[in-house]
Amino acid sequence: MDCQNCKIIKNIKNFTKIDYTIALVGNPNVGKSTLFNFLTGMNVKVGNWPGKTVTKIEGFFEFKVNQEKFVFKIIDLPGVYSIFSFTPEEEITRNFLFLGSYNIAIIILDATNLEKSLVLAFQVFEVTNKVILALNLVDEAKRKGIIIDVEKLQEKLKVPIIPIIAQTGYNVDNLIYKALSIIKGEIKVNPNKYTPPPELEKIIQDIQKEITEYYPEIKNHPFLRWIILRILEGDKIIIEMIKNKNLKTVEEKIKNKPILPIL
Ligand SMILES: Nc1nc2c(ncn2[C@@H]2O[C@H](COP(=O)(O)OP(=O)(O)O)[C@@H](O)[C@H]2O)c(=O)[nH]1
Ligand SMILES: [Mg+2]
Repeated sequence: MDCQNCKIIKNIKNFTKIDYTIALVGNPNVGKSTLFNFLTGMNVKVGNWPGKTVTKIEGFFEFKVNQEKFVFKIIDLPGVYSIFSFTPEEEITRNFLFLGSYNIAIIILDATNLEKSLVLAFQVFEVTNKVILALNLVDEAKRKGIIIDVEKLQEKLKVPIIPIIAQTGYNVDNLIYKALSIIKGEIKVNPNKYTPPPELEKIIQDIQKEITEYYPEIKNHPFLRWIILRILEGDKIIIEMIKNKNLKTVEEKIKNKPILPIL
């Protein structure tokens, strides 16, 4: 359903409170900064080379719907192909998604490179249910003759998908409208998760048993399963965190990361 009475107001100043926070996630070059600039009126550099955004950047906009208005903070996270912590970009993005404070993550998919986009999306689904998918570059896909069955993909992933053109702002109001419905709990999202083969499942269960015996406080952690998958991959930060029996070390690290706009 399209929003009849939605309006994005950029360049806002003198607001007294922030209602909701959006995190923008996606591969490099999928249009994250373009969408960020469209929404905020800021002019974060748009580049067509990877690693342009190496730190997280934040901005604000207002969203009016009927008589209501909401102030949104939006965070342009560094572009990544995965959220293991092998590169500084992956570390910033992963730590924010894992422990940062946000109401929804907009995962931007490149309609001309869907497979690569979905690899990342599935990883994000493991750490949070607070997600919506923005299918960007649909103009470019159309030019290339790429046809995507959005309805079918949406059904398979169990996450709403909104086609947009970040460059022109096409359908961005509907993206924010849908994101707001998810934030408010009017639409429930429960993404389809990765199901490991039985041999791997057995290993996961064994590790889970061992870890919860060593560090009982972690037993009810909402991302315990994700933590175990990262350990299996040899993720040094997560392993260290478990060894120290302390999630706080990672939280501190996030707090100390600078948030600087690259203008
Ligand atoms: N044709 C088209 N180009 C876009 C669209 N969104 C972004 N771009 C272009 O894609 C390139 C990468 O965009 P950018 O915002 O820097 O991507 P980021 O690395 O994800 O932040 C830039 O040249 C943009 O102008 C879109 O919807 N359509
Ligand atoms: Mg960027």
